[in-house]
Amino acid sequence: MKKVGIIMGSDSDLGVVEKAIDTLKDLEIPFEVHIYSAHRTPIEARDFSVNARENGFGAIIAAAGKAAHLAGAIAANTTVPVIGIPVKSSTLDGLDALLSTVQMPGGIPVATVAIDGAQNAALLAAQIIAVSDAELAQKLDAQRKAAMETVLKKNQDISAKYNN
Ligand code: RP5
Repeated sequence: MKKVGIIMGSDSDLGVVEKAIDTLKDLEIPFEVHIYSAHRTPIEARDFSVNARENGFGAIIAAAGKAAHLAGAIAANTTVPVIGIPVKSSTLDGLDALLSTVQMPGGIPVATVAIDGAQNAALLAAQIIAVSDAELAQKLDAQRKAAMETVLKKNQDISAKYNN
C-alpha cells in the first residue's frame, strides 16, 4: 500500500497532527511523520517533496500555522496530492494559516481542510489511497456506515425524549 507523509512545520503542531496519526493508524495505513519547515528547513522540505513519489508516498499531509507556506511549498515540488492543514497557532486564530494554505495560484493545487482539521486530512488521504485499493475503500465505506448509524441512533433517542 502507498504511504501517507505527514509533515508539520514545527513540533508545536503535533497536538493537532496527532488526530491525523490516530486516524491513519485506525485504518492501518502506513505513514511517516516529519518536521520540515518551508521557512526554517526549506532544503529538507524540498528534498522530501521531490522524492515523495519515488519513496512510495500516495498522499502528503502538510500542517503549519502562521504564514503557512508549507503545503504550497511541498506541492510546488511534487504531483503527489497534498492536503494542507492550517494550524491555529497565532493571535489570528488560524485565519492567517487558512488563507496562506488555501489561496494557491492556479497550477499548484493544495486540498485545504478546516483549521486544525487533522481528522479530515487523514480521511481524505485515505480516500486518495483507496482509489487504487479496494480493501481500504471497503473499510472507509464501513466506517461511514457505522458513523451514520450512530447519528441515526442519536436521532431516535432524542425523538423519543422530545417528540411524543
Ligand atoms: C509554523 O509556525 C509552524 O507550523 C507552527 O505552526 C508555527 C509556530 O512555530 P513555533 O514557533 O511554535 O516552532 O511554521
